[in-house]
Amino acid sequence: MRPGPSLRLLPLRGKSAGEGCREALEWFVHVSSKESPLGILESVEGPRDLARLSAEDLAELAGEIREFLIRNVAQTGGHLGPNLGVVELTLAIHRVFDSPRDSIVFDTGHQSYVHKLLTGRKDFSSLRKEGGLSGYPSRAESEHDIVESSHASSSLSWADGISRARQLTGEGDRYTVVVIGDGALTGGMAWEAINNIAADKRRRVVIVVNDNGRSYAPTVGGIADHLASLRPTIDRVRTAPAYESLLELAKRRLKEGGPVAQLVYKSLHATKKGIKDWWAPQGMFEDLGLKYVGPVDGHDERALEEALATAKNYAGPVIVHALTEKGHGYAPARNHEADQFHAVGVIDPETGEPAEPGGGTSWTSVFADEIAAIADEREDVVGITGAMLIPVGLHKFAARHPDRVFDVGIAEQHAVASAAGLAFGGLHPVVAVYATFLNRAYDQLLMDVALHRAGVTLVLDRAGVTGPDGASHHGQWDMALVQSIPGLHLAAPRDATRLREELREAVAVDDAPTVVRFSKGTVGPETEAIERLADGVDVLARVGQGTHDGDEGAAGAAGTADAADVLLVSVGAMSETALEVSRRLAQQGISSTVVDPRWVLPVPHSVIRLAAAHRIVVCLEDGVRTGGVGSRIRQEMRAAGVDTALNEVGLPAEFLDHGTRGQVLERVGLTPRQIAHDIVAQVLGTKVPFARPLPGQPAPTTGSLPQL
Ligand SMILES: Cc1ncc(C[n+]2csc(CCOP(=O)(O)OP(=O)(O)O)c2C)c(N)n1
Repeated sequence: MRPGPSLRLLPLRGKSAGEGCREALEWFVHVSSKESPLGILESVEGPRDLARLSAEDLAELAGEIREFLIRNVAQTGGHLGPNLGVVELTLAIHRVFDSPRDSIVFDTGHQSYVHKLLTGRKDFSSLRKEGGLSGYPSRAESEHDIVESSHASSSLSWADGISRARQLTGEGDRYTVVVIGDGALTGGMAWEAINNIAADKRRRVVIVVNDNGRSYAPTVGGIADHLASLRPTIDRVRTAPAYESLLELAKRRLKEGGPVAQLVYKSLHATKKGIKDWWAPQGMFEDLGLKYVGPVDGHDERALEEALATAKNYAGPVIVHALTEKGHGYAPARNHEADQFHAVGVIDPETGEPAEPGGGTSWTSVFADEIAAIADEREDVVGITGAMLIPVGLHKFAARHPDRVFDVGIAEQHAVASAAGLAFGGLHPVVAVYATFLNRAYDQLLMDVALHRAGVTLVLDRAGVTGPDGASHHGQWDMALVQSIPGLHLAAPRDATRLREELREAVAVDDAPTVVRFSKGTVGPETEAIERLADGVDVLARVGQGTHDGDEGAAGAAGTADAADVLLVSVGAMSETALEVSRRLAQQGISSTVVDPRWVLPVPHSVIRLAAAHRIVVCLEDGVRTGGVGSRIRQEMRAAGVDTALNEVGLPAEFLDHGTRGQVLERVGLTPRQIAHDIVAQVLGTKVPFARPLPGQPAPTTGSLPQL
């Protein structure tokens, strides 16, 4: 095999910023001495192959893995920083435990690339692309993968369930190992699970806290402070197996002895905790009844193995506290202040700089500018983020008014309930989260905000089909989820101007929840309305009206200026598609009106009125059609006595695999071509729901479908 170039990674720990910069230039050193670009990694087909490796081999392998990750993720984008931080940790876990007999659960799962490599998945060329490896654990890919939900803080609940099941099915000797970050540990679910896990001392659950001090940005809050207080004391002696086994042996002897021995046992037990707390504070973990091992250097593979072996020998629930660095070994990541390359796009591996020119203006940046401007004008407006200040665009607001933006940790439920409290206190909270994470806070939105008529605004970024992060990250449920919340107002802006406008309208509502949702990525071109109706609905186009069938057309036939064949209701960023559909329909002699309701909840009256003046209504939405905007409009039409057929065009209630946004939309038929094709059939009466004739029009004749 031709010798391949490889990257030499320079040690970076404890370096100053200046030294770091120098190393950033130096780290990309080409060495052409290896037989294979993958070296030892090539010989690792599964976790068992790690057993035969020496300490030197393991160090070499760790370097190869980092090199592999940088090279590959630079080409595809992905969660580079978190994975560079767990190389030694993942190696140690796979050497000490026996996956898949023992279950390894990665919280969130964005840090599972090393695990993928060690379990036989080495083709990263199409990571996160259609047909390629998922960016998260995936049961379809490997029997070593278990949890693929990618929503943070659920791993410990899974471990609680798995370990309970193991006990009940007579397999209590199998371990469940959880890798959870200090960020995910700020989520309430994690503590609900610990409360349960700690109650049963026989459950073989090893909780590895991967403490790099960061979520995207530094983790904040009391738990983060507590972890920080444990950090300075690396106590190797205490994690040594001999120490623990000696204590266990003494404990057993005394426990099984007579009354005096038992008395001694009790006082020793108290002393042991006391001594340990003095040596290295255990704090709340031991107070919760969990064994605590650590802190251990998370880049010292041997020390990690020792700590994990200690935890394994204990054969009960244990916390192993590992200190790691996000982006370890890669200077561009370590030097990246904002998020240490938590997630990157395509980058130049040498410099870490984006390789692709940044497209146009993003939806997030439009929101970031506008909310900062609103905050300047209104002192009562406050911002809340769940550990994602920059990704959701609250950073400009925070920079200008640091005391009015709160990072509450990965705690969406808390964020929304806390917002109700802030509103009660006279403020107007703006909770900014990714649309997919609203799912976490449904009950709080319903009962804490809506029931109390609290003036709280939710801003949902990354709504609709998002693409490479796959099923867990499409923001496709939000609009259906909020349909049944009494009094809620829902806006879906179609472009930057409407986002600014609707955001301002949202924060003006002080007696009900308001939701503003928008897509991921670059905001499209501005689409000016040809008319704004009295209730705020924008008419974007009237196409082919008055030219229908070469005569007076549908408008004339219905005797009303509003009438046409098809009413296209375009929700949010679907406006470009809707306009293209209307052009295609016009080519087939079908007239249409395109409207953007702007506020889709409550359903504007003019949409119902227009529905009555058309032969069929088609609602286009980038969300699940089951219980979505279209189905809500249909119900409101029925309630108003309007019997026009309505076709809901949106996403199926399915989990959609990763791919580009365009590929996913194509897969589900959400393209102008497919939509127009179906509408033509409905107008011709060959596909349900059939378009009805307008009053004074003859019933449509069926015919063969034209080619579109
Ligand atoms: C419920 C939920 N909210 C937000 C996110 C977005 N998110 C993904 S990773 C991450 C930070 C995780 O930090 P940590 O658990 O410490 O892991 P690290 O990246 O530091 O390894 C966040 C906020 C998520 N996946 N799930």
